[in-house]
Amino acid sequence: MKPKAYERSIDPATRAMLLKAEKEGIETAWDRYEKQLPQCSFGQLGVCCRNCNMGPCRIDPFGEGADKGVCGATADIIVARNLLRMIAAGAAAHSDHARDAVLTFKKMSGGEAGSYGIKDEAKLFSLAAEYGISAEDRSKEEITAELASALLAEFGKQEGPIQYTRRAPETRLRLWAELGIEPRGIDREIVECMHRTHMGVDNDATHILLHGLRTSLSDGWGGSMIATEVQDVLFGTPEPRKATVNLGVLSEDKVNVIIHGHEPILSEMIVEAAEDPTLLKLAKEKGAKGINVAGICCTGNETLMRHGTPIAGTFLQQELAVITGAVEAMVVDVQCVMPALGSLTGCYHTKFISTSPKADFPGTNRIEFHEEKAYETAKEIVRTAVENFPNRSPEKVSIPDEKQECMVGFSAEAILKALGGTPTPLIDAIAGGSVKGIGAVVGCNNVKVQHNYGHVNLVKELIKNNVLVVTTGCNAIACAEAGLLVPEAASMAGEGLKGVCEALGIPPVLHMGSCVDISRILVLASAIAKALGVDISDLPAAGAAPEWMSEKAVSIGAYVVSSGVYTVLGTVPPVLGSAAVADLLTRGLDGVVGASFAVEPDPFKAASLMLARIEEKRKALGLKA
Ligand code: BF8
Ligand code: SF4
Repeated sequence: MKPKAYERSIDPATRAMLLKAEKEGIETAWDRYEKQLPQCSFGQLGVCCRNCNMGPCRIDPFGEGADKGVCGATADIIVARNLLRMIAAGAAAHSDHARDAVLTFKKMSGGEAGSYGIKDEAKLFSLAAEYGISAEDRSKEEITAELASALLAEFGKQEGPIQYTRRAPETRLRLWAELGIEPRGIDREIVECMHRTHMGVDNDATHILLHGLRTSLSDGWGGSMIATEVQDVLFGTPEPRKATVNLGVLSEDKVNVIIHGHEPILSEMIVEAAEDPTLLKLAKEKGAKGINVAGICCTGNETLMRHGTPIAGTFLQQELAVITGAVEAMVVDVQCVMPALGSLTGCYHTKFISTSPKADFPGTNRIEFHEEKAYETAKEIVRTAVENFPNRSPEKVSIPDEKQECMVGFSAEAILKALGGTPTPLIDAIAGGSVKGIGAVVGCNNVKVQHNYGHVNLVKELIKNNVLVVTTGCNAIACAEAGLLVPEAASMAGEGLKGVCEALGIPPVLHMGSCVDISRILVLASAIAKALGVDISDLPAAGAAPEWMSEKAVSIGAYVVSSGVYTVLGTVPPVLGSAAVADLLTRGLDGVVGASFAVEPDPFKAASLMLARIEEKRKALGLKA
């Protein structure tokens, strides 16, 4: 019988560490998942409600028990309300991250965050121009301060529009306005979700879900887009560069510092502090050859995109990094950080350092991070890691060999630059049929499916069929681990795509960044649609989240579909308890926003669905099959 590790992941490094965990009696997310089985079917179907204290109520999916909650809420209402709360949480996570980025930007403009500066001046000016902020006869500081205030105002706006929604094609904007789903302020939409789902407020499933679309748009074209843009101004807009990925990036003889979470405000400083001469000297004194910073999840993607900092793994590899026994510090900020890391790090010498004023976990060394003394704090964190190096137990150390090269840094700007400054060559390739279309594949890992199986196979299938793939988040890391983010991966692509990649020297799968950077995909899609004079929903494009798990992914799915891109989900969302809601999401939305969801766990079938949609759109545009 094959060990469980083989069923759990397709990735050899992951398998090796799962075997080590088993040998050492260490529990991981996969073991905890097994202990949860069978999971609650009411929860899976989305039919339980705890929104007031007359409940919890649940609807019997087999029609034998209760068909309504105490207040009379039906399965349709309960499922829709629960989904809206998921969207609210996801939009809140992305947007609150954006708020912190803007607050740092504002503090920097007032001289209160001296560790930060402007790395992309051109972007500063172009963002300011979008807000009508004049650059004439004004200092960079004045422009920055005014732009920071304008961006901050997007959160508390009572009347829209959120400025960056104006980047969408005219027809899309008109559609959103007609449907009444144009987002107003970011916080306003999220608060309204909580209000509407309170007991006895919004009780019509379609009405509830339309607000879900509006809220998600305030994330994609609001919070997430603001996070991306401000981080580009502060830390630089990514450009193509080479890097390495997977657990093998951890070093036997250097101090290993993992940065995990989502906010580059902190991780940028850690990357810098790891090069500080005094800390490097200290590392030598402690017997280490240097300091090695490696990322996990999206904060890793942020520093990977801008500095080529290696990535140790995806969401489901966070525990495995610690299990290598070679991590001196696991430094976390917010989102996708498993609380299990507390007890796990206790089994090794690893220091678990939480930094965000918003997020603490059991078993952490808390070193709270504030922008005013960012670099000092980052140095303190790195010093803690360095001082922990002598505590490493060599007999517990086992770092997998797997380490894969990748080419990353494909911001929308970098893609346009690679194309020679305009989307025309890509449009020509699509029109001529050498590239069939664009597939946006994103999202998490989920213990319910074999780690990376959905990600890698779906993407391979798409490129084989001449679909250029753009990727972010954990999908990007999974693709990197599978060797899909190198120009040589063009050999796995169909003839047409292969030719285009070889001519441009790019991989067939383009890493566009972290999950907030899905906003880059929106910008790119919008640029292509505008160049063609069509709507985003007319493009031969499709999206997928093969292994999604997070509420952020629900918000992302909703804004991608609301923007006009058909999206295939690889894990089942908790909506099947309502035929009406499931039908609206998978069919009805097509007639509303010109795109819908599909659910397909098999990555090969998911690829077929995406390819069929791409063909359909090609045909409608009069392009050859
Ligand atoms: O924001 S893909 S597991 S890390 S939620 Fe989390 Fe999902 Fe990874 Fe990035 Ni996105
Ligand atoms: Fe039950 Fe209605 Fe209260 Fe929900 S809101 S817990 S369905 S009574």
